[in-house]
Amino acid sequence: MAFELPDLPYAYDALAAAGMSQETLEFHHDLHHKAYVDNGNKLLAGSGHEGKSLEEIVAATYDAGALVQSGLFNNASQHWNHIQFWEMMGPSGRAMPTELESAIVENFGSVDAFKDEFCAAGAGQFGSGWCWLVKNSDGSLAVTKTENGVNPLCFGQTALLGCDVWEHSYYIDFRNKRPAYLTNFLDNLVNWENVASRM
Ligand code: MN3
Repeated sequence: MAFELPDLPYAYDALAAAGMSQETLEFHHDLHHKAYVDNGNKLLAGSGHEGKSLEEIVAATYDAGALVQSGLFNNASQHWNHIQFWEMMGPSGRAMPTELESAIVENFGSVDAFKDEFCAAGAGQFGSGWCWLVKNSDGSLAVTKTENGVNPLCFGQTALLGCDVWEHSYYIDFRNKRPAYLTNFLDNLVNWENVASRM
């Protein structure tokens, strides 16, 4: 089915106090995310994938052996990634639900140890990409990083939390300081109730 740009689940200025400005959200949602939708729709037409869901298109077009992914994969996966990213954030003040905290402590030793690993993955992703908290098929949690638009759907994992580390996500608010953007994302921007709902 054709890709559609969803509205943000909050006002453009809703995250400003938590460290993501209205200007960043206007550029990121209205220009970057929209471009993935528009370009994806051009590539979807005539591809043979028109009848599939977004998740099915991402999984069907990912090529594990390719050095460079197809344009349809890149745009479809980035469309999916950004839908999740908007939903995974919210105005500050949302505590981590107990069940999620317990699972993180069980898998990483402590919440701080998880945060350190997540930030290191995001800071260590060379070039554009994402860092993730994923749930594996055996139920274990892990931190991963992926390049460009590649996401946990490509590996049969459930994405619990993802952070966009493309420069367009942080350069207006944090300039070149990707580690500071990552720390602020975890401490002030994540909607932990949404993350827990993905368990
Ligand atoms: Mn982005």
